[in-house]
Amino acid sequence: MPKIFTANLIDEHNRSQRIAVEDDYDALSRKFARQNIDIASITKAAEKFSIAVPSWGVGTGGTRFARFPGLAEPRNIMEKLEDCAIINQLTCVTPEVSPHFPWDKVDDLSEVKDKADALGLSFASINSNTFQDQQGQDHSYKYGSLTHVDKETRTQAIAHNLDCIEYGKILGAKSLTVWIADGSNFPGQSNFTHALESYLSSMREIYGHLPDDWRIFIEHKMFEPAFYSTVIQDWGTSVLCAQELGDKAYSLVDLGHHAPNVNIEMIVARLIQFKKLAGFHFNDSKYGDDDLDSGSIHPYQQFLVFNELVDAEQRGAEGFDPAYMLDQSHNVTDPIESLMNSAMSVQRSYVQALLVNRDKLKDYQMSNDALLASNHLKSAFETDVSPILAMARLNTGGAIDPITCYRSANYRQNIANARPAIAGGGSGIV
Ligand code: RM4
Ligand code: MN
Ligand code: MN
Repeated sequence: MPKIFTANLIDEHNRSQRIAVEDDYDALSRKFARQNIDIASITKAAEKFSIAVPSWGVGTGGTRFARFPGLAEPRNIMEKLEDCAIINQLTCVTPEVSPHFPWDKVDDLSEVKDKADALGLSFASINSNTFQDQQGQDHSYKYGSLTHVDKETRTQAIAHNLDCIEYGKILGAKSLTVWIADGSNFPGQSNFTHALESYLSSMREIYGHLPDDWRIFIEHKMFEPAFYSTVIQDWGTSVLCAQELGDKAYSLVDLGHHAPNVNIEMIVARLIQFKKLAGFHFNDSKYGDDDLDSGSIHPYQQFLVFNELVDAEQRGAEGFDPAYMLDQSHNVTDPIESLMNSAMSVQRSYVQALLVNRDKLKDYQMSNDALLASNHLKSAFETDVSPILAMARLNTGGAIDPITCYRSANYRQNIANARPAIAGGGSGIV
């Protein structure tokens, strides 16, 4: 752990804010008491909440126009883990890191595992990358990977996914997330049916190598880098493939991968109902796969997604075990700050969704009271649960205000010499 984040620094920060937080928490607990809401159990649930950080998210992102490196960026997986540890230390909600291969490949992955252990981190889903060529690779992915018309290229892409499973075993992960960039830019360029058949046959082979206690997550995306069609374009194709593959295959929802204005919370409900929800890549967007910070554009949508998740959690929906991860690109902010802010934003949506009185909502629905049903959800969303989140962090050893605490430590400036600037940086663009 980088030394500047000593318990002392956090304690000192918390001492200066503690009284205000306790005051606000008491006021909120009195309000909740009037509404018969038990603030203690909600605080406990907030403490248990967790969301994985993507290893590539701690690097500065980029667009297809430019990439503007930040100060003291992590240069490799070891340094990325250090940044991830700070995020977790201050927010106490991100104990897991989701790695991306080959971006995070090193000769001896057991060193990565040891480093993570030492930092109190573990590994979430392994992400495979067959959307760009690596040096020395035999076959190019220019025209696709798992669905390429050429069998040898498909075989190479399958082999990479099998390698990812092996990497995951060393790291202690339990799932593989597959997103392919395969698709077409011109009508007629690709045969939709053949491409999906190839996909299924490639995925069957990967699926066959999954350890018994592993799951495979299928991530769909409507466009980009292919702009006319993608092979796994939407949740319909994703869930059909998951059903074809078997019980260990699930459909993953990246919030930015849908057509504008799609009702994502409804997709979530459907996937839960058919026991096929893998989990999420949280981010936010205005236009497409913008990869903006979670909750920065459509916080109500994020709340409505959690309204479905909490509903499923509370009714004990069968097979419900979603994996939460952030998947963002940070171009104008310090990635550590953005990831902390986003993790807390997602945690906030979860806590707000816990405030919904399910019986009351059901009564409104059964009596066709559209207005009060909507108002009930709105009032949960409009409740400022900041004191609960702050108290949860205080109780679990985090910082009351992670951003202020982080800024007070001058982390980047202090490590700038140890981390000289890197040129390019392949893992920036998500
Ligand atoms: C994609 C997708 C994947 C991520 C890559 C980097 O758009 O969201 O989840 O692995 O970007
Ligand atoms: Mn994603
Ligand atoms: Mn994406």
